[in-house]
Amino acid sequence: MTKTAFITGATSGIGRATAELFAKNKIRLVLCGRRKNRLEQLEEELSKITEVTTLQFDVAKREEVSAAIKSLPENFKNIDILINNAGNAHGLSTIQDGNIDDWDAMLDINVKGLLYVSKAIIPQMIANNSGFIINIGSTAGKEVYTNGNVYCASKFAVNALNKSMRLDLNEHNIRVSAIHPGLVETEFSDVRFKGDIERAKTVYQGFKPLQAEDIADIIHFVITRPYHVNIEDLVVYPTAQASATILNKNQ
Ligand code: NDP
Ligand code: 8X3
Repeated sequence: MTKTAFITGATSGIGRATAELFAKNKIRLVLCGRRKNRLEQLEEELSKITEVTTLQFDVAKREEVSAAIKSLPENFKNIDILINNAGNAHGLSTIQDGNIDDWDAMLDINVKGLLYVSKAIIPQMIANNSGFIINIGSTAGKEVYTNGNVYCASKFAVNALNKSMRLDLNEHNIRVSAIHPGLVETEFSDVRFKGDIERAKTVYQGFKPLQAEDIADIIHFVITRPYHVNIEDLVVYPTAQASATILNKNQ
């Protein structure tokens, strides 16, 4: 039977690569993001190979999230797979120099956004006594690094929520899983450095970083295990990276 996946942050990076791979595997798609032009372009491209609908909303805005999800066409309402992927780092500063707007953005988007979307979709999974939630955490949610403070805290929260969801949803037969990538070359650093593309590029120089497609491939592997198998927590680094702070840039 055709499955339906709901992907937040589908307009770029990991979310986009996941949408493309799911489309090739004939998974019906609900693609979300704030950038309308990108959503339209994705819908045009991917609807050639699978059924696609798009929702434009900001995950940090509670009313927008709920209105958008309620507006889904009938044939897309039954979500089998939720990929909680939307998120970013905003800034890279010590705690004493941190920008409070950046802190708000990271906590509102990475933590509260994930909660708002999950809250809107979980009831229908409970009613079906089935479903799969994949939370995209980060190695920053396993180990803090200098200047990472609030971004790390937001991803530690994702790690905690992932574990909590698995406990609370256990009796409803819902699979819950987190994937925690290390350095992946996407628009992530462009956003972290507020459009300073040159600075962003330096993050991925001198080694082979993970690509969005690598993470999409892992997500697809996780969701295609038999239903009794739940890969609950998966950490993935590029080979050159051994921890948050140990990176071999001389490969
Ligand atoms: P990108 O910047 O390429 O993609 C981020 C996506 O999130 C975009 O589609 C963006 O869409 C969406 N998004 C951001 N803010 C909001 C918002 N307020 N409301 C709705 N959508 C939003 O980065 P990645 O693909 O790398 O990031 C995806 C996830 O992976 C994030 O949770 C990130 O923390 C995590 N991650 C990334 C790593 C990396 O090194 N790149 C490593 C570990 C984890 P739009 O702007 O259109 O709204
Ligand atoms: C993104 C990876 O190391 O920039 O979550 O925090 S890192």
